[in-house]
Amino acid sequence: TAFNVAVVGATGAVGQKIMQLLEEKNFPINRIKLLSSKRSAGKKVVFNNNEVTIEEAKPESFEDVDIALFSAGGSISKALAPEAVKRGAVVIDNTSAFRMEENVPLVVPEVNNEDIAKHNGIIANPNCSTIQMVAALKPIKDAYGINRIIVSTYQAVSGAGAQAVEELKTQSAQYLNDEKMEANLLPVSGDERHYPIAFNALPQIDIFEENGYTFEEMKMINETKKILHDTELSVAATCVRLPFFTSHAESIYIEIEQENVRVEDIWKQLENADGVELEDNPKTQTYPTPLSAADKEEVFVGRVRKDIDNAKGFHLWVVSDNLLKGAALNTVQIAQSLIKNNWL
Ligand code: 11C
Repeated sequence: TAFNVAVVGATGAVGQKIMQLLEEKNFPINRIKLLSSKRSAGKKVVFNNNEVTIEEAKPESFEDVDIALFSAGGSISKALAPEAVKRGAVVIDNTSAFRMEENVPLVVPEVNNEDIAKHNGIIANPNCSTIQMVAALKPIKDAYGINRIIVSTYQAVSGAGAQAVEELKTQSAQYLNDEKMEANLLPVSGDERHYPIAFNALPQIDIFEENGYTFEEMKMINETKKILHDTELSVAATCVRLPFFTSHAESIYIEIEQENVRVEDIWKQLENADGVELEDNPKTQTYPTPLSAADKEEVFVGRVRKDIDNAKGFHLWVVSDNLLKGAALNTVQIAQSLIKNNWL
């Protein structure tokens, strides 16, 4: 059987990757509908060797749609995902609009695939920096338990969208030409102040919450507990934007429950984990970097070390392509699982 699939946000950075993956993975498509805001409607794109015209997303667009993949921003998801569900579609939503709602599963297939079965029409795709962290930590948690996670992120500009990528290019050229860098977008479009990202590091991703953490940090904290089904888990995050285009990197400290675990034991769990690739050898300077992980599907882990003062503490370096496993690939994997397990 083949399915009628809609991609909402087809012209965005994630939407384009979703279409590429649907093609590459021979997703069983009967009819594809590409939807966007009014601004991009009318554009033509090639999908599976056919020209498809992008249409404006409206409630009626979802008549006859089986699976709708949303990545056009939270407000579009809030307005249109319920309309799609009303018309019989199952929605996989890439925004933060529904992630923390109790009746919406939040899923990384390698981690909590079975949660998909409990959906009521909407399944949420987690934040990119959360996805790669839980994918790397789940096998360790299953084997040895984890009490505490402290993470610092090093995030690519593409996480803030295609315009942020352009801003980094423009500012880099300005800096190298001894011109004044113009900052109009980052750290957050719509916030009061903007700072250059080129040759810089910005310790603000998304807006600040009342508690002094940013929304990105709170997403990592809350989503991790939900995906791992562990409300007792301590999670702290500091999220930082850096001037490279693709892949998020994370320095993660974990405190495990079991005693006497060695680095080799952690390596073994990671080597056997689905979707995870161990690249860890100090003798050969082997570890993942944002450039080495870009355009790849796996979550890469390196620099596994035992904490010097805490026998239950470990440090890891985790890198993955934020637009692939962090967004489009995870979305397509959820759709594949829906079909494979008859959970539509
Ligand atoms: C960033 N993690 O790098 C964000 C992008 O909640 O899906 C993803 C936002 C989200 O800016």
